[in-house]
Amino acid sequence: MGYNITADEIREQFSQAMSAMYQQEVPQYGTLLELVADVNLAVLEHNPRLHEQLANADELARLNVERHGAIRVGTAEELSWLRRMFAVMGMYPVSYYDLSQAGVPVHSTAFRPVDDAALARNPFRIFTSLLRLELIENESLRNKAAAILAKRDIFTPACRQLIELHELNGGFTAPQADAFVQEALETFRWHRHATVDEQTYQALHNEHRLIADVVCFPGCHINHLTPRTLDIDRVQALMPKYGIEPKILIEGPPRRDVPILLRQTSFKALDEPVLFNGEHQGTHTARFGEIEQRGVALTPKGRALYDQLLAEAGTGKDNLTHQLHLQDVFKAFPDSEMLLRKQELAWFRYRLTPTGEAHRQAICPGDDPQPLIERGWVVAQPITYEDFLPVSAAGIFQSNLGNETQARSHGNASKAQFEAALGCPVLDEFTLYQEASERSKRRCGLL
Ligand code: OOG
Ligand code: NI
Repeated sequence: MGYNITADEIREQFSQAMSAMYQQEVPQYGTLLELVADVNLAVLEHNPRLHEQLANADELARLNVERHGAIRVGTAEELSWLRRMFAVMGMYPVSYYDLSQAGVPVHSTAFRPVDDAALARNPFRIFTSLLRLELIENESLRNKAAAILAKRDIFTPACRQLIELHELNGGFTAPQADAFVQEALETFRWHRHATVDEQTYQALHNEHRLIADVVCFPGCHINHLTPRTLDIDRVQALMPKYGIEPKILIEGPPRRDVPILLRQTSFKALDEPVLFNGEHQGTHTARFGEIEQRGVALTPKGRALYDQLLAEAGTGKDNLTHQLHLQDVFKAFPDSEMLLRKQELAWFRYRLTPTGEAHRQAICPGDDPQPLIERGWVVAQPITYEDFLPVSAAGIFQSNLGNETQARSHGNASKAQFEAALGCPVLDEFTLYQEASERSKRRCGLL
């Protein structure tokens, strides 16, 4: 049997199927995709240098594919099955995010590809949150939620069988891969029919809107998808013209010459009709669209500086003032590739130029790349940040939760508990970037 379909192919097929499904379910998301594609095209037309840089870094081909989606699950068992499902697509849990700090009763990871080739092919990732029932103070409500969750099965039987088959054989045939993508999609589909009566929905909703979203439906519906934009400020400004209401603030760092980490904004979640007991009409507000603009990944030192400046800047009431204020505070963050490298604030990937290749024998392990870059032997490309930012994620969550900010168990991070539910440790993002940088140095003979 030819188990010849790669994880990259399955992930690509899955992300395309998910995008098609979501555009059907949330038509405004299709409009957002058009807006982002228009803006990306205009940016490339006006900026031939950026166009060339992206082409050289193999970024053009993957520009218009979705970058991430997000889901929320209710139990450890659901989470560990998702880990197995995503492994089939070459997606592994990276980083632990504690959202309880921001008043959101979940903790999270992101399932994503980790090696260079897989990321270049299709970087699709899923931000996955696990509800923390233990943070519901009302005991009878907590028990009720647990009982409702215990009864549901968010996977089709065929989906479970295919996952087990893949684990057994280490691969899929083409028809198996097709079937798997169709079955996996069912887990993330929106269901208009709530699994509870309206009273239960309201009780859970009153505790926290997110709890109702996780507990009251038969699956873990995809709650947003996110394309990548080359100019987030422009898309944010144009959204109203396209009939889309953006959240107030763009999250993350300010606009810079060398973009760092991740900037994000979203449109407000829609009120969607739901049925309680198969007939009674209500609405549920959970699903939205988001855009992201990614920059270079930061070293632990760079990240510490980012966290410090972000805390110093605080939040604002309107985006324009906030962005100007952020730009002011972030003057303390060097804004050239050379300074970011010299001060070891960001990660870079090194490549030999043809001239460098010709002088390979003159390059020694441990050499400083900077003079070689100046001599034209080596080029350094920023390594794109592939992960998420907890403060930004909290901002995205909250803009869709009616901006409620009730703090819930400050600093109640429980990575160990999350990993126990997941069934394995999460990977460390800094180690992954460091390894990517070192691999590239080794290829150049610099290490
Ligand atoms: C996830 C919010 C976080 C991001 O891009 O930071 C997120 C959620 O609302 O479930 O997707
Ligand atoms: Ni997101």
